[in-house]
Amino acid sequence: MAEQKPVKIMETVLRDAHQSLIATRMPTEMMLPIVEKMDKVGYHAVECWGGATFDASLRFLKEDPWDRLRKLRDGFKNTKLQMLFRGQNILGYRPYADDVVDSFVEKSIANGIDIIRIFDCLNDLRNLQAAVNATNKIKKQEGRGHAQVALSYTLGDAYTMEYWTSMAKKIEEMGADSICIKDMAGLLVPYKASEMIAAMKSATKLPIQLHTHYTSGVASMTYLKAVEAGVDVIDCAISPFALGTSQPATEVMVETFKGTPYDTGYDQNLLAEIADYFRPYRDECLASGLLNPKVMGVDIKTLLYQVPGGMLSNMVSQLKEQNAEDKYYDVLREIPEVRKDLGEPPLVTPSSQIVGTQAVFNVLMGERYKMATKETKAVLRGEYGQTIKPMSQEIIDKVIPGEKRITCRPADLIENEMDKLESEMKEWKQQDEDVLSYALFPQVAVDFFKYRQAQQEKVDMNVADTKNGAYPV
Ligand SMILES: [Mn+2]
Repeated sequence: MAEQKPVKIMETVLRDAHQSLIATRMPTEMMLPIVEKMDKVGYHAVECWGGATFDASLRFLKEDPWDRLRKLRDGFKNTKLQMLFRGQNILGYRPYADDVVDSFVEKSIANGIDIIRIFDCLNDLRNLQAAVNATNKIKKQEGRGHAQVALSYTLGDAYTMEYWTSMAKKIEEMGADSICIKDMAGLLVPYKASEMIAAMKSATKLPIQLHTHYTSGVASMTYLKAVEAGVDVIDCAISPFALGTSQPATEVMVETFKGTPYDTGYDQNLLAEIADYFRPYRDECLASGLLNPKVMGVDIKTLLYQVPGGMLSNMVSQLKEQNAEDKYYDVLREIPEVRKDLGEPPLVTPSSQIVGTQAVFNVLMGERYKMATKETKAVLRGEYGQTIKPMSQEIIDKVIPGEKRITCRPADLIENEMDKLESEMKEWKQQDEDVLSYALFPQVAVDFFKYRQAQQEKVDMNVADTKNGAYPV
């Protein structure tokens, strides 16, 4: 009999699936009733937290993301909880000092996270070391915490198989517990996945997890080939929130491997009950327009232009605002050019926004880099880290003439900032975690703190109403 090697699944419905399909708008109250069932499946982990879930909780749902995490932790007694972490940018859009990274890792684990998936938008491993070290430190102290380093998958001359395997070795050396190949745009095609997983498996002993999106239509085939090549974990979403710009469906992958050495052993009846729970919510999202049927199809442009779906929709809305929707294809052609100028980085938050916005500027201004964004300048100065290829000297000379560029790890130049952040937001602080919410999204967090205070004061004045859950706003 063939050796049994059950593939493991990370369920994404509480993070990436709703981020990709409904702009991260699933509220905590939608999640909690199904947690008990999800906890019985035996998932490798449930992904439930990240930059967008944190931001959308505060900004749109008026929820404390820390509170959501604690509630999920209470419910998931047996299942590991996973989060996505943007390296030195934490869950935000700029590099932070190491003391903020340390504190965020510590509080994430203390409030319930088990596995931290850490990535950098330039794949500059120096930007991941502080978060890996912080996780390992807590693991030593508390016996909980797992540092997974994610490589942002992208295409380009520089991204050879030697590049990926040498990165895998370096990740092992830096003390990570596992590796993820993070394919945010669905660019990894099935036979390439075979080749890549086999190569990485021979380069490292660390477990390898594969993350992709269904956008280009190949994702479940990619998983099939990756599993045959030895990948340890695949990221899937329960069917009502699968496919399109989200992940392959959990039940489909479970069925695919049934009776093979890769059999997950998960109970399809239990998965069906979980799907039944989410299906009416999906219908509701379709009816309200929150879920646009457009994102459910196959978008082959993704493969042609190698642009993640989220980036395309941002670009469309930027062009609409400027009444310049006719420039869509000009901007699409400009994106790879800007990417080249900036050293051919992967396109993932925040590099995707930086490249996309600069491409829109370049086209609308009628002259390339006539105007450069603050972020483009920062990338050119080296403030986000090192890119795999050199940046264009011509563009450097045009955009930041005579300015000093840095080559060290960017955070080495950022002084500790926790004390300063805390003093800025002192009047709102009700828990230590509030300082971190403020650090990441200063304006949005303060708006939320004001809302929270108003709620608390009014609720106090109307104690009777709380019985019916009628909180006046
Ligand atoms: Mn993703």
